[in-house]
Amino acid sequence: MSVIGFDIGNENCVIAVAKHRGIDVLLNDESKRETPAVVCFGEKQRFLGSAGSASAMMHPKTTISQVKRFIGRKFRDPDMERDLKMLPLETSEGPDGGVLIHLKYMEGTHTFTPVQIMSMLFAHLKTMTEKDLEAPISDCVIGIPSYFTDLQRRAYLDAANIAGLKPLRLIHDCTATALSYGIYKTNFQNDGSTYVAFIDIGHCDTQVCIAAFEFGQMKILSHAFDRSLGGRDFDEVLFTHFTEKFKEQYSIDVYSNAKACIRLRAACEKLKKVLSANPEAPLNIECLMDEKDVKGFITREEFENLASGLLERISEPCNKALVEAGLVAEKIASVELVGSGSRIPAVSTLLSSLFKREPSRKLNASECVARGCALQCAMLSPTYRVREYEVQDISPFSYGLLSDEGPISAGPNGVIFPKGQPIPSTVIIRLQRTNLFHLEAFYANPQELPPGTVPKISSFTIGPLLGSQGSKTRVKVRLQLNLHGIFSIESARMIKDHADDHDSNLVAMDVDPVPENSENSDSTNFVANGAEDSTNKCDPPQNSADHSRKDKANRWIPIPVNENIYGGMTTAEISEARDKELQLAQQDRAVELTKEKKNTLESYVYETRSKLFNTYRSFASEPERNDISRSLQETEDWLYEDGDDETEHAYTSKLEDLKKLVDPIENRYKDDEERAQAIKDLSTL
Ligand code: ATP
Ligand code: K
Ligand code: MG
Repeated sequence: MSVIGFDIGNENCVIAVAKHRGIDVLLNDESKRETPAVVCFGEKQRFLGSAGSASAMMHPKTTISQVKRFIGRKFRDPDMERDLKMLPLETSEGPDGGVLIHLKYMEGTHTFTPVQIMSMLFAHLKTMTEKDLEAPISDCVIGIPSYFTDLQRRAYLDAANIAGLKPLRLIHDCTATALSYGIYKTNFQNDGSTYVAFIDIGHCDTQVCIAAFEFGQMKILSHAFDRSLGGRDFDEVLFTHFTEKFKEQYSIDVYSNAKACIRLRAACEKLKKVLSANPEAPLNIECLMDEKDVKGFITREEFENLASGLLERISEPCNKALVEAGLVAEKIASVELVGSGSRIPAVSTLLSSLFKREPSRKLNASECVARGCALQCAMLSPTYRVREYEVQDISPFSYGLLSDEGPISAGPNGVIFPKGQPIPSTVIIRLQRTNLFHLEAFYANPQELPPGTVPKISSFTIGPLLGSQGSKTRVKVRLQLNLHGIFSIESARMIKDHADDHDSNLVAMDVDPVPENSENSDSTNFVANGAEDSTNKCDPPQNSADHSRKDKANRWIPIPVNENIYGGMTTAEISEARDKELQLAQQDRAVELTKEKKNTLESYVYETRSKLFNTYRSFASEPERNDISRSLQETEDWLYEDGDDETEHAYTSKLEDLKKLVDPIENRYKDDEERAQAIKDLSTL
């Protein structure tokens, strides 16, 4: 079984695989270690990854980039509206409030959800990996931003599932980075923890986390983020600057022309990169629009002034992460800067003054997330042995639960899992209910969430409680914050003989239960206090409390739980999306195969022609040569005209026709070769 880590960026994807006792990063078709996160619908097939970005300019309205931005988001979210304005796509609001993407492809118009587009990207990365490993894959670990909501995490799982992948874990990007930093290090101080800050500036976002390292273990102390601050925003500063300049200088309104916008944005991104290594840089675009060539120029200093607002914003998540970790900057032993967006020199300058130390770049800035994911995958994989290393991550949000009889709380602030809760965690709540009842999961503290997030998460219908006959029955519900950082109900059970269950002594014995299903017992919390005195009761979740005791599980019988995720996909929708993906992939393969057959025919024509007047010359009569020559010419002409865009069958049958003429000559030639070889062999005896 293979061990694979995926870093899916807004701009670049990286695949890391455990190989030769180490982690390797795979190369794509262009021998690059990063693959553009682009899905492009061409005339007859999709172009994915690097092929997608190569075809983007030809198909601006059917090329989707930054799909990670839309996944699990509301169309009406103001941030989303701003993002969508930058892309030349046709979009609308879906029935669940999400984003729908409309595009023309082949003969029809198609509508895709961001999950579907994401699954195309996943499928592409999967195919790339399978080609490299020469084996089918499914288990993997995928990096996600720490600010991803429950819905976004589920959307990633759905997309992976549609693509035929099985994520063993969705892991926070910075946690993966911290893992790839910590696992090989052995020189941590013996007394106490070493604190390290990880700052990842990508194309669209900034993530910060602070981790505590000790020998053989790593704990995340805090996560902070700015979801809308990344390399892209620096490009946009340049873009705005030059659109204004060009309006004055050339009287052109770049905004009015989709293609010009794409070209200027791409040029600005290049310019930004040049400025990372040079004090000044020119910008030249031929025929940007209205048949006008444009020229511009900017110094690094001017750029830094234009971007000063963005640079300042980087300190916010950094300060927040420090405060939440309960640390001052002086306590941080190292500041590790990753993500290619952080290559702007002014970013290092700013962080140096904030942390009072020069940030270090010990990690491979573009590969550390994928490498960390592969390491985590190896650790979770039963077939792989990795050194003992404990990774403890925490939840970035607080979760609450509402029942039809009021809020249920585990902690002082009315929450079930507070922000900072270890991932994974489990808690058992005890209720008294009749027949059917409902629970609602929600984010308990909207301030922790990225702007525009709806606090409602999911609703659960639990029951029926068979045999309850209108009287209250004791129920235990096991809630979990799973390894992906998703809130869910693991199971619900009711007491079997509720009629005999009025003796409070019996109750007291029962509230110290063992797990009905103890497979995750290492990170499970068990209710461990006295008799029930209230209807809604549960205990503060703790990580790693193991109170194993012999089960009396036979007294507790499972009851059905129906989960409804707000904005999530149903099983039927997932399987429909899978069918659609298979159909699109088949279409792509058919087109690729046809292209291959066409290429084969084309090369056959050229090769045969050259052989005809060289190696085959003395094996064909003149009429034969003339006849074949004519056929070759006809085929070549056909290939450039009527046969330019034909079916696979048309190419193969043309090839067969030619072979019928050429094969006899080729056979004569081969016979002669063999004879010559035999004579040679004889003479050496
Ligand atoms: P995200 O993490 O937001 O999902 P990502 O992981 O794809 O995105 P990265 O590959 O880490 O993002 O970084 C891409 C960004 O880095 C782009 O904005 C790109 O322009 C920028 N970038 C790359 N090289 C340089 C450079 N030399 N100087 C400045 N910026 C650079
Ligand atoms: K990346
Ligand atoms: Mg990234």
